[in-house]
Amino acid sequence: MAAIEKMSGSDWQELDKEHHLHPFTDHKALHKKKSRIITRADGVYIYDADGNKILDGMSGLWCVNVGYGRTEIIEAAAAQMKELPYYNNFFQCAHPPSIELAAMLSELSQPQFKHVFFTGSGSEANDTIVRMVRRYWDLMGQPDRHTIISRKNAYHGSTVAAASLGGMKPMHQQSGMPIPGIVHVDQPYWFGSDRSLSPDEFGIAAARSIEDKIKELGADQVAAFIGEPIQGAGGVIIPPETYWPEVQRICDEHGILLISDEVICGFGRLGEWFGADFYGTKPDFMPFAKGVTSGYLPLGGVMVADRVADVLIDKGGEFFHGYTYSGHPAACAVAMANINIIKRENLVDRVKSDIGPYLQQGWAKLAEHPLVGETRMVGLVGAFELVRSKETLERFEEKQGVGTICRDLLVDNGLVMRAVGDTIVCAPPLTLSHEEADELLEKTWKCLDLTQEVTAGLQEDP
Ligand code: PXG
Repeated sequence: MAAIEKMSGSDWQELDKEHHLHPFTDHKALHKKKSRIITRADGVYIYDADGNKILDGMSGLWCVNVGYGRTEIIEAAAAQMKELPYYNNFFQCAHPPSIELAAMLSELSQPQFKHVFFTGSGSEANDTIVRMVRRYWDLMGQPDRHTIISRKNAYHGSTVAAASLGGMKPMHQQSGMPIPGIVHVDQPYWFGSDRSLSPDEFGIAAARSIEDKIKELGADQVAAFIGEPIQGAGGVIIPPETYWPEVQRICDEHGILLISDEVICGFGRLGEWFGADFYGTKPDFMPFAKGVTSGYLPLGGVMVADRVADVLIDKGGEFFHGYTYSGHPAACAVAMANINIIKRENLVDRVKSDIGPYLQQGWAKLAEHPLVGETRMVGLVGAFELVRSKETLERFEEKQGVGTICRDLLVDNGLVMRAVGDTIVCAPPLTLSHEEADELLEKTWKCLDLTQEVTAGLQEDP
């Protein structure tokens, strides 16, 4: 191995290939192409080992809400590490950063949320919820209420319980999931439906599939419903406006706990502090991660509503659950510095009334491109659908991998976005300037043209 400071991009690629198993990766395919080595970042840009400057249209992995290179966050981590780099919150202990952050999060969220349980990630947050929900119903004297309803194509994490909550078929097929007591109903994906209903009718119908499932199982068996306000990893599925009010009605009517998974939508992404605020729901749990620290250190957690917290506290005794890094002091200090930036720079309002509408307007114009069947964006999270025919909205064949072709062209032209099948998704940092938004849109249009050239070739040569 060369000395670290002398390592070239290809040296890193070789070492990576030798030793590193990546998340969600086909390693044989990766080794043919080699990995892209990212060495530094600043603002909304990342830089690779070959010196390429790339606009990060994905905020890392939907998390770097305040952008890269924030000295204030880095200094907060260093100061906390000097003072108290680690201590736990078990055994009747706590420390100022975990307490202060819990109080801060309670103030930012809806009034029913006075308590926070910290975790290291969004997956751990959702595992925690599975256990808390079931514990709650046990304590309420309804131990049969253990089934959690989720949605197909949802993403709630990669640990066994979180992946079971998720509705990703390929994940379930690999490891004997879902675990018992988790069922899935249809997602509110209007573009992916046969489009025989109007979006509003479709939103109601998708919500009613939850009610149908409750009736099928019996409400006395159903503990909770979990959903991302907007499904992120599933392809930025923005539900019709009718969907969430109807879901709330259904949960209320059947006494079912509502879990709003805020791991992507939280911390300003939709132009409100939380997705539940945007859609007007009143959840009982909010798992969060990602944007709480803008990814500078790992941290997740669960906001727990009084309805549940009061029962756990008053009747529950010890809850046998917790992680070594629940409320890690440096991660909590980073979260507070991050939240202070979001507040001071009015980033939530900026997404609502400045950069959000600005990018949305330009994004909507992408619909004029011959390859684009639909565009959608709320706050700073959006998607467009690649189609073979604009008239019939017919899609390409899956094996043609047109989404991946487009994604690769985007990256080669200096813009990271993600492909979910033939849906291209985008979630840039909330600090994106108007000029950077213009760059994002120009590069996207250019790469749509390039993708069209490639797909024309594909069609000639079946
Ligand atoms: N809930 C939601 C809504 C998420 O998006 C998690 C939970 C799990 O969080 P952790 O911190 O355990 O990863 C997520 C994570 C992708 C992608 O490809 C998305 C996520 C993670 C990895 C990849 O879009 N979201």
